[in-house]
Amino acid sequence: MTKIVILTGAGISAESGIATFRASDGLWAQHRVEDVATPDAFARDPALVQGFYNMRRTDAAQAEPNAAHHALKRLADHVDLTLITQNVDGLHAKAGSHAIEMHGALRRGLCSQCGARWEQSGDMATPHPCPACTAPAGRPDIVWFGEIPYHMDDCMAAIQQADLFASIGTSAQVYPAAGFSNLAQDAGADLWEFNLDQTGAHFDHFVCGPATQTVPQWVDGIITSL
Ligand code: BJW
Repeated sequence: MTKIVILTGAGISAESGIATFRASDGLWAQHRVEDVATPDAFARDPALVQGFYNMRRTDAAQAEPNAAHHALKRLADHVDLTLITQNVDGLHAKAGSHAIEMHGALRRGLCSQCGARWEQSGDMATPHPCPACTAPAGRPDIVWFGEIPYHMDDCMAAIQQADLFASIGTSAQVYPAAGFSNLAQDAGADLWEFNLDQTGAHFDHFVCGPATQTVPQWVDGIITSL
């Protein structure tokens, strides 16, 4: 059976109303990365960082998966699919998919003292007490710059076996995810990119357009050809 690996980024959730990072009106246009998405930023101003993620947790909780998220769930029912997402919004999970959430998840808290994780539906406080050890060390379970993304072994193992690798709605600027297409190329995979604009990374096929239109059409084509 064909092994497919798909990497998604913020673009797949844009049509669900979730802001991307690097658009002219994106998150990084309103917040400096160094102020909100690094361990140093959290140590310096935990209230600012918690506020940024509280806002995004609320937005994500109110958002619904779109036709592209649903199409990938449909695809997983028919092929050997490893879905890897850089997104922390949980929309693949809401669509019923099992996705490797390599940059963490807004819906979870993490204790930087004891390593406990918990479901976090509402706002986090400053400081936020860990429900397991009570230390005032709760933080969003998000991979910040300089931290090691989650489940890298699973990602690498899947990519090394991939017959087809598709990148959907990511600007391919943040490593290690930005290097996945090169690894997939080394593995001999057919490379597909779905985006509004070409990123400049090497792909064999570029499908231009909003993910809610391009992804369901591509998925339906694969399923009918089986
Ligand atoms: C649509 C669309 C529609 C819009 N339809 N498309 C120098 C050189 C190389 C590397 C480094 C370096 N200095 C530092 C590094 C490493 C660093 C890094 O890569 N920095 C770069 C900026 C250079 N990386 C790290 O620190 C990572 N850790 C690491 O490397 O550890 C070492 C290690 C790794 C592996 C093994 C062992 C050790 C950690 C990175 C953590 C990233 N964190 C963030 C923020 C936290 C999460 C959060 O708050 O949500 O993750 S950054 C931010 O960018 C977020 C995203 O997941 C990530 C990627 O963004 P994404 O998804 O691509 O969004 P955009 O906005 O950039 O693009 C959207 C795209 O969609 C666009 O192309 C649009 O056109 C498109 N689009 N609408 C289809 N409707």
